[in-house]
Amino acid sequence: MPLISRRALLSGCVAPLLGAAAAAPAPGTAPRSPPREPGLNARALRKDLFYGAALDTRILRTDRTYMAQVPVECGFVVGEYSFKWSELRPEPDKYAFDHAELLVGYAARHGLRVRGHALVWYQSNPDWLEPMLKPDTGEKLLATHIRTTVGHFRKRVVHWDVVNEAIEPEDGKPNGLRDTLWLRALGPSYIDTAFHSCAMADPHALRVLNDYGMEYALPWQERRRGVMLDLLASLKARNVPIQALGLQAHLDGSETHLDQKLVSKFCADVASLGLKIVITEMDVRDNGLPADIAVRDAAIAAHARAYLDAVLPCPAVLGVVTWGLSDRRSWLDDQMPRADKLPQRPLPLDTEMHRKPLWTALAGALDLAPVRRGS
Ligand code: 9MR
Repeated sequence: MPLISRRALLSGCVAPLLGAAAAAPAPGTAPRSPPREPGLNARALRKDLFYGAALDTRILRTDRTYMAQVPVECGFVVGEYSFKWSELRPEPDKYAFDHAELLVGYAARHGLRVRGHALVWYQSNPDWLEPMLKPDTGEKLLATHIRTTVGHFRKRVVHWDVVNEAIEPEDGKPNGLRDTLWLRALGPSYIDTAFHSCAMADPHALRVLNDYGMEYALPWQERRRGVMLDLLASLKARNVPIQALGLQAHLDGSETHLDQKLVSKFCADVASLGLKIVITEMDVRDNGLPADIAVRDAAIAAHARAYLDAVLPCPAVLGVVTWGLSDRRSWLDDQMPRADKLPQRPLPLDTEMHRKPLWTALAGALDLAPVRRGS
């Protein structure tokens, strides 16, 4: 009989090692389904981390099979769309919280925590917003939106992506800030206003600055890392109440410039500013990988594992969120489709809601992550 490791015993994967005979029920007893391996959040919790996924309210309303798996795997949910201005603010003097409430209500019923995404972004804004953003009134409009929204969900939404995608060195603006409606109307202090307003409305919710394109050893990403570290340092120096950096981690399974040392150095640099890190929107696109599903899934899983193994040892990292739970729906099929039109496989569960090699990569990385309790 092969030796069975303590890890295999703890994770419930003994049956395959023992073979079919050992798994068969004793004569006269009812067959039992094999014990299911713990979900991703259960594994994350052992390390004082969390795992969660973004959800679209359409899924929440219509897809029972999908929703049945959410509490199995997740400890957090985030609205993929429901907290954006275009959803919350149909008119200047109106707040429409119904879609966001659906998500928050669902989370409360299932004991899940909620991340709010995002209080300030340059996309998904109502048409009326930009014309109303004047230097004299714009700041009040922004502060009121944040105080009202965060106040409404106080204690029920425990993380906020306060400002989303604030940098774009290619835009040529001072300090590498992105050229957005907010920057044009209010100047760089819109970031300060947003964080202060959020802290005032709910001092206990985690305040995050969220952005993409900081994972790879590519020149344009090197510039983004530099600009981001400078921005974080200047926010801290001005006592802006930012608490964490959100790394979106939209990964590319065919990208060959993943340098683990560089990734962990960047995390350490962020942590040295006294900030936490959340992996906020992870997925792995496969539009540069071959069509064969086994080949694709293996490459996606290996890529994710390499990234997570570089990130999770950093004590500042609080948890991992993927941008969806199942391949049934991903923004990538709309915005970055494969040339052969095959659906992408960027998320931990397949379209049948079965765990994929990417799930195993996440589980393995969480199992190996150091415990951070007390850090
Ligand atoms: O996945 C989201 C998609 O459903 C929305 O149509 C889109 C515009 O609101 O936003 C997508 O989510 C983005 C997130 O808010 C910010 N980072 C990039 C995400 C993918 O585009």
